[in-house]
Amino acid sequence: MTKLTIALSKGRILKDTLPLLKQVGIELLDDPKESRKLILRTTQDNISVVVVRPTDVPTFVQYGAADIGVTGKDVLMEHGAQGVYEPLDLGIARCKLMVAGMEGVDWKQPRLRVATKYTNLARAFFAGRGQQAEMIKLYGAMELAPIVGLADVIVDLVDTGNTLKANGLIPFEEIADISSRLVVNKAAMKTKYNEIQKFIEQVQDIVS
Ligand code: PRT
Ligand code: MG
Repeated sequence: MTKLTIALSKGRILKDTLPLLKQVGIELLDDPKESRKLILRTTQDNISVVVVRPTDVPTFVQYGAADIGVTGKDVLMEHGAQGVYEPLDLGIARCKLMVAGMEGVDWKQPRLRVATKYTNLARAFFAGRGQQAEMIKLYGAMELAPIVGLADVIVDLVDTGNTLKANGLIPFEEIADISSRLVVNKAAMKTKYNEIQKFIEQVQDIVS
């Protein structure tokens, strides 16, 4: 039987992905929170799951360490995602990638300091608008940067807007609509076509 490995994103995306997999008859036999195992078995003998950081999913799938992956569109856009197909929008973990900052700041000025973990995305966005943007790479607590004068604006994900509000920031402009996507290794799509195509169709049926 052809084996399939699926790379799932831990954290909030995992929470939304497990119910989808359950609906297509795939449940984890090992609890990703309890188990120290990194390769988890499922209710389908030929399918195993690895749970990794969202930002690592494109790498696993690109190199064929996993045949299939689930991660955020934000991660795929920032990473570049060469060598993978992106056949399905799962519609989960929805949010928006936005430019935000303190009220009164002119975010359209020609030179700008931008705090973000999405430096590739943000650089391309501002370059496309003819603005020269200096990237300040942060790995968390982006909202702090405008308050302490580290940056003029941030580029970050916004869902309810509560985090911005709690820090006295306002959204200026939407860069992209974000949701989680199914990605597939290009070589596996050929060598394991039947199994992967069946999986995609089953998932498509429940998300559409
Ligand atoms: O572990 P690692 O640091 O690599 O990843 P992580 O901590 O970013 O993982 P996790 O579990 O937070 O999942 C991140 C992924 O979930 C993102 O790549 C998106 O695809 C998706 N997602 C969806 C979100 C949000 N919604 C979201 N709201 N990721 C983060 N947020 C954060 C946002 O950065 C901000 O701090 O939530 C805050 C804003 O939320 P609101 O509701 O206050 O607006
Ligand atoms: Mg984190």
